[in-house]
Amino acid sequence: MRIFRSSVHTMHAPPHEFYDGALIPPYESVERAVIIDAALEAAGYRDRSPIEPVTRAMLERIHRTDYLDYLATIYPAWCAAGGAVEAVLPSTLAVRWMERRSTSPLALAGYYAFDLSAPIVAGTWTASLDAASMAASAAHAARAGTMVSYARCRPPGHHAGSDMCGGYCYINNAALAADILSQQGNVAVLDIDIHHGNGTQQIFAARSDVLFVSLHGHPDVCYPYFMGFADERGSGAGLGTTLNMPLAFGCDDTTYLRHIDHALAAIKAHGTTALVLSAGFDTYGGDPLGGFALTRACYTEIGLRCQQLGIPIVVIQEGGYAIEALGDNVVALLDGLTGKVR
Ligand code: Q9C
Ligand code: ZN
Repeated sequence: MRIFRSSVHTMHAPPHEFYDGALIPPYESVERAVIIDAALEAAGYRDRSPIEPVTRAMLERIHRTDYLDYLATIYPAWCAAGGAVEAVLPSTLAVRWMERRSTSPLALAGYYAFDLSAPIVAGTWTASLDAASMAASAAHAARAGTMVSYARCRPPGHHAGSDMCGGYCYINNAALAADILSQQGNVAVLDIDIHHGNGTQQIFAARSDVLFVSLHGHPDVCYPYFMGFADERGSGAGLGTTLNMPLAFGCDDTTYLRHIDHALAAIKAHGTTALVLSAGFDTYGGDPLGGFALTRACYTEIGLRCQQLGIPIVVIQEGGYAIEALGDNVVALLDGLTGKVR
């Protein structure tokens, strides 16, 4: 197994996030990555594979060029225009019938965000590029025959769409990995974060070669609320290669694993040659941003069942905010994926 991680993520440490009307300390914190590294070390997962920088061409296959320019340049422009130095966080959002792209940096922030939970600070772009580089490197390792590659991405990515940030996400790491893998055959993204991977779904909606399958909290009650319904099945040539499984809060291991089996059957039927696992751990019982009741053993079981596909798997770190349990839950998943029994 190969592991991709670095400390560049520490450059992305916003002072706050906007949460249901309150400014609070960010749940998506530097400590998350630190605790994962400690658990990997304790479990004997010591690999630190070299990270190849992602190229602009790779990024432009999944994100709009104007959006990438925005991410790369907005922080100083925002400050120069009078925005708060704490973080880029818009107060005006361009929604539905508002389609003009203003030239003011204060307005651009509301054009390229779908919510207020993706604050941008001076180091956000550098950290996002580094996370994307981990995902790309993990995908390249899979193409070269590595059966399990884990990218310890921070910030996460599955809420980021072709031209929008939100939900702690800026560049869609899983979509990037899936796109790289798609150059050698059909691929699937299995998204097990409790929040629907709205960005990944949007990026691949019209593509028939990338199957997007997601298990998540029902949008009636769970963020991101406006996507993830079962009747969203893709568009155009991609009609039928989006599969959403919204689940009620309270979901336990048994119910969850039954849906995992359904997901894996769809993944097999797609003729999948490589799997990207968008691995969020906010399904864990007691997660402050969750609502499911999975146990640690469930992550090992998910891993074991994915491993039985017999194809290379790229694991992309997404959410997970029960900090004290996060590292051990990551290890539990990797144990299953590598067939290790503890
Ligand atoms: N009332 C990830 O897990 N705040 N993002 C939601 C709901 C944003 C989650 C507020 C949650 C983002 C990668
Ligand atoms: Zn999540």
